[in-house]
Amino acid sequence: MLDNLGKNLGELIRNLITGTSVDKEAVEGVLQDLRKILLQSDVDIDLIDKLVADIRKKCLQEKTPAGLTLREHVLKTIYDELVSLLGEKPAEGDILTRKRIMFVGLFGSGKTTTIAKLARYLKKRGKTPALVALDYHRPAAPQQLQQLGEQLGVPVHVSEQKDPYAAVREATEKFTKNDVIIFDTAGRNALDADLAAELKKLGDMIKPDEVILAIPADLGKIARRQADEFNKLVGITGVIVTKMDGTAKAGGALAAAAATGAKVKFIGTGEKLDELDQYDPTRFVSRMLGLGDMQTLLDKAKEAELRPELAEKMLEGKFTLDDFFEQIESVGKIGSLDKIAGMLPGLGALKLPQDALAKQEQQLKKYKTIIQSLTKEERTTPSLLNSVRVKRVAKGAGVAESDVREMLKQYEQIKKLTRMLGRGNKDMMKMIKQLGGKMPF
Ligand SMILES: Nc1nc2c(ncn2[C@@H]2O[C@H](COP(=O)(O)OP(=O)(O)OP(=O)(O)O)[C@@H](O)[C@H]2O)c(=O)[nH]1
Ligand SMILES: [Mg+2]
Repeated sequence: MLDNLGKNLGELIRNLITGTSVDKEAVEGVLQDLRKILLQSDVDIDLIDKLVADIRKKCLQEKTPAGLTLREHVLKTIYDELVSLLGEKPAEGDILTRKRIMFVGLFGSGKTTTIAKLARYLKKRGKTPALVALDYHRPAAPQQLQQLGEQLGVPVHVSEQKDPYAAVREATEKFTKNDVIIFDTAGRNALDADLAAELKKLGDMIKPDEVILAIPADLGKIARRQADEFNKLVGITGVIVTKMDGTAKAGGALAAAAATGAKVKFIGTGEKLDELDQYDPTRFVSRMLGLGDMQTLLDKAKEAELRPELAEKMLEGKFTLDDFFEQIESVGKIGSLDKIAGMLPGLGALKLPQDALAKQEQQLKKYKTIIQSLTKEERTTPSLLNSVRVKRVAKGAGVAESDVREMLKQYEQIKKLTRMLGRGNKDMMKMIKQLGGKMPF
């Protein structure tokens, strides 16, 4: 369902976990990618800009919370902000307390199907739902509802007068023993004056305690305007986003619905009657990111961090290439990147392009081979590595000279950064040491 979004975000997050360093530049890179990905899934640009600004502020301008590395903090912030972009989780079971539920929505948005799904859901929870056909514009509409009712063993009222207002009156008299009545209104191509008048009048008669707007996910960001319009007219209390299967715009539709302030209560994920899920943005984001569970992921990120002794060395500027080697090894310890990807539910199934993964891994392997090809002196005093020596090392390690230089550059960057931190002030150094040697990359 979320193939594109999930694949790209999953990749982004994986790079963040497995990247050799997370610094300001890396965070900016991630934000740019995130922006692109959300645009592709048709999330409104204003919402994206706000999200990116919020993440940037939290990750780069505010202090990283104690006990978290920048890497973990960035991961968690992205996750939290995405969850809030996609709205709140509705109160568990609130739909079970409703007595009159009215469905509204444009042509083919999935009203009738979703009503049947909801009736099934309610019935399974001990309710006695009844359905009322209010669409007498499309001749086949009442029959469709009737058939679904028969399939579920749920009573359906169809007015012989073929009049929606009569149907409301008749049904309220007929279904006094049913604890919930669901009304299936007519759709239109657009929310025109006719439909508006009809819905308004029906709303006044029904006095529903829940008005649900069915919105197809493939509307993407346009969902917002539609939700606003229906809301002004009949006062919607909830949204069900249908047809989440088979569109890359689901994220856009959910964000749009959330932005109107309307709660998404359920999502429709297929044509079958059991394909209705209670909406849970946390679960949605996990799936979207291809992350089974955030905690496991954070644990993994933690394991890849530095040991305290190493951190101390770095702070004192004694970080050698041997130490760098050790650091690379500790990243390797969390298993091959391939394996990590496979472990995360969803990610494995997303058929990630292997080249990005493999590239990361290869690079680290290369670094290790290069360091192993150095003499003992070179490892403790990397400044010895002039161009003649670089040539020799490259040959010995079977890599390009540029690889050797790149490794040295990475090493120098890390060393410089940590020295800067160390020099910064004593309190900061103490704080970092107290954090168990977890360095901010
Ligand atoms: N794939 C998929 N198809 C769905 C979903 N929900 C509804 N549909 C399909 O969308 C089409 C329209 O669904 P309806 O329930 O008839 O829509 P409606 O809003 O009642 O349509 P009108 O009464 O004509 O306005 C049908 O073919 C449904 O099977 C869903 O979650 N996933
Ligand atoms: Mg219908």
